[in-house]
Amino acid sequence: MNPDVAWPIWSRERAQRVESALDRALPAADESPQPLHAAMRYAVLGSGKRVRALLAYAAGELAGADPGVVDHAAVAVELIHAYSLIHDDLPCMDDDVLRRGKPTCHVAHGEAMALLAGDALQTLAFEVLAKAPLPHTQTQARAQIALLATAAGSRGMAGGQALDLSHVGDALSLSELERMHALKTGALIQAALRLGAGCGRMLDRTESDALDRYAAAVGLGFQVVDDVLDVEGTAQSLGKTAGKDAMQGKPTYVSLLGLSPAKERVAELRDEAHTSLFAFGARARRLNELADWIALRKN
Ligand code: GRG
Repeated sequence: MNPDVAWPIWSRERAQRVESALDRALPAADESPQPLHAAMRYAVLGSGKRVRALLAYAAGELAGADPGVVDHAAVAVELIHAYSLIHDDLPCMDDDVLRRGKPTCHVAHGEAMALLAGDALQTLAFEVLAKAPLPHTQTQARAQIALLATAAGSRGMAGGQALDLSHVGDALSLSELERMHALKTGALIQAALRLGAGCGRMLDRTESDALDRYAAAVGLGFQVVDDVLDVEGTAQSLGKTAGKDAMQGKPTYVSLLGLSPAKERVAELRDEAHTSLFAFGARARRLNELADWIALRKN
């Protein structure tokens, strides 16, 4: 966790909560096939900021949800996220050796096992969600599963990754860059918020639109900060290779806008996130804190 930004006790407690829930959801390392289960646990447990899980819990609070119910949503989004990081680091994609401060999954466990670990984490996410004791009808529970599937699939994260890979070396416009990140990073962040909120009372249309505006602002803000940190961070502070975007000729907010305007954009997006939640009052406290943290993070 970032020592430069005060991490609220609430976030610390929820990060520990999802860590335990992830531990319980994952097969034991000594369960056969051990090499696969060891690779899955290696990629998921012990590190990661758990931003998506925290967003799910915070959106759950907005809707008055029991954290015990939100656990399933938080686990499901973190499993999808961990799978995406394993696959993103593979030699056929970003070919990276460092993730979360340790060797990437394929470096530690071999390429074949890493590929399978990613596959199995993705399916485990849906198993967890399908078994969740949601406080609503079967139709609403199915909608939660469909929501995550769409966010992770070709119209969401995987589609964004495909666009990213196909644009290396290209000069993108700002709107093309934003579309790519809305899919690659934003779709899962939006899903985390919608799933968390969906564990509580049904939000009305105005409320769910406001939550989606918040999701768009923090999703984009998260990505712009990622681009800034790729320039300003170090492998030690980030726990992953720094300076990769420029090395690979990837279009980023920094390459398109410059460093200072990119930082100004982060501040604007943080304001947008706060404004979108204004009508919720104190119920949005945790979401507002997370928007601050996302804007100020250093890793
Ligand atoms: C392989 C289908 C597929 C998708 C990969 C998420 C993703 C798409 C790629 C990861 C590469 C990357 C740097 C994306 C931009 C922002 C991002 C998602 C960073 C990693 O998320 P953090 O910072 O990671 O929340 P931790 O380790 O803290 O969980």
